[in-house]
Amino acid sequence: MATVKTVATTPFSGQKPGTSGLRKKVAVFAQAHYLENFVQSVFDSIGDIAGKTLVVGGDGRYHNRTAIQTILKMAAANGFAKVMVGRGGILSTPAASCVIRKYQTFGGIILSASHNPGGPTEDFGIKYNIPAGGPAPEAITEAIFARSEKITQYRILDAADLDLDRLGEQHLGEMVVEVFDSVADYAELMQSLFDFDAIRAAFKAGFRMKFDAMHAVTGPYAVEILEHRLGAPAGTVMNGVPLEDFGGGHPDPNLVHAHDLVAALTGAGAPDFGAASDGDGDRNMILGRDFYVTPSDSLAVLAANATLCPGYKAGLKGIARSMPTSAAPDRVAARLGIPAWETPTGWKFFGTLLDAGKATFCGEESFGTGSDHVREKDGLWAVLAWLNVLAVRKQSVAEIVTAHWQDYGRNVYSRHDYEGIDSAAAEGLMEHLRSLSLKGQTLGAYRVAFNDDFAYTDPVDGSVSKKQGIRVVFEDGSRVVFRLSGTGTEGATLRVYIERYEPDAAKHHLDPQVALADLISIARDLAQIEARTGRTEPTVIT
Ligand code: VG1
Ligand code: CO
Repeated sequence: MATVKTVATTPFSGQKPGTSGLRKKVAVFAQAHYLENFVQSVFDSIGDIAGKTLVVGGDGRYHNRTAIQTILKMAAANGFAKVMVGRGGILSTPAASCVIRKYQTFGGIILSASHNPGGPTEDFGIKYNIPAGGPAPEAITEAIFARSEKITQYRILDAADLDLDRLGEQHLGEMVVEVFDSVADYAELMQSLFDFDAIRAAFKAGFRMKFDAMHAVTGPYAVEILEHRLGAPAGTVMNGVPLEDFGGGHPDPNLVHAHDLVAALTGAGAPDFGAASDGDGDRNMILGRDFYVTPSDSLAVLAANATLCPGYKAGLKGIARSMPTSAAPDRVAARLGIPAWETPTGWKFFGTLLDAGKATFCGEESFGTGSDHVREKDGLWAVLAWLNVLAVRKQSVAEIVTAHWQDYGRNVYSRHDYEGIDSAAAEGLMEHLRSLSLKGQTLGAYRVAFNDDFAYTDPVDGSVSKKQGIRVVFEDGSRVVFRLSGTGTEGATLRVYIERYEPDAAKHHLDPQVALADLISIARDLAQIEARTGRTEPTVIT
């Protein structure tokens, strides 16, 4: 008989969830009691869990299976009636959100460090999603953190490990563990939103694409949906087998890390369309032949074409974007006569707007796009939305995006990341920026309209989030934004976001690094980047 053990413990410092959960090196999570303390802090902070059902799964990275066995035993010891766990411990973040909602569970625990590398010396992560399916809002993550600082004991069942690869029900004490395959639930949801017949017909007529799963969680989902249900030829999905170390790469779908895909989409014989997803399947990168679509433009274009997709035929209620995301989607919202919302970075801030029916599409410049179908960003959703639009409009990605710019003007945009800089230097740089008052000053060809540290009051529940990024906004609407990453695990990462509106179609073809050159140097000077960090160039430019 399995018995419940109560284990004495002492708090670990720093179990504070960041932009998207708690992320640390595997070695930190592998310490005795570390994961247990955090999971017990979650269970102690989310209300009455007796008799409830929980969803558990992760992106398949190193330490995923070990962590899941621990979480299952703790769920049993804490009184959950049932846990639904993805087969092999695998659940993409959007699929987890989908099943939490579909089976009306008491939320879920998602194990992922998303786009960060995996493996014994790399990153691991954990977060709790609420019953609505979205990441826990700040009030809950703060309660979890507060609990973690006072914890004295946790409960765990003394039992053998379960077989996570065997579909069906098993028991842990009195708790039922159902190992299920989430691909079917997720694929069914996608089929209800998009015109699969039109997409299938396009593939039949010779439309070609490549999808790079980057050896991460979306492989099985993409093979089922793209190759099996939509009839794309076998081999359309590249790197489709999830690996514990993602094949040694960064599972981050951008021009730098998804280089295989970028190479495949370059040149005359390239396919019509390319896409990639990240470690946990919530991000997407969209490419045409020799053409890159910035995530901000992707959200704007999809919003402008939403009614071509059956699930959004009735139109959108609103569009929400994170503050650093370009204002391209706002222009579409204005044209459609619907609200445009500006939230802090992180998908947790979209939940209340989606629940309240104030927004239908949401997006972030960091390769995140999604809708009210779940409460997470959703990589494959964005890919299917693009496929639907391409199949109906029968134009190329480049034609659709350049026509969009001609119609709305182009919000020229880029993000510069300075990774792994000294934390104290990064804090100092932000403090310096915070201390500036620039209103009315002329910097190069630009006059500053205002600068501030972005603060957000949630229009639905009134909660306030401060210090969400330094904005320097110019009189013509151009801006530079500075934030420190809340997902990294080594030193600090400074993100600089640069945006300028270009109405003149004759200049739309310019490389953004050229078109934004003066603003880029204004940003570097303002933040004293070289003097404070020793860096002359960013690590990653997207
Ligand atoms: C980054 C992105 C942010 C995104 C977050 C989680 O956060 O900038 O837009 O929501 O990652 O995405 P930060 O704090 O490092 O800038 V994921 O795919 O890690 O769940
Ligand atoms: Co992710």
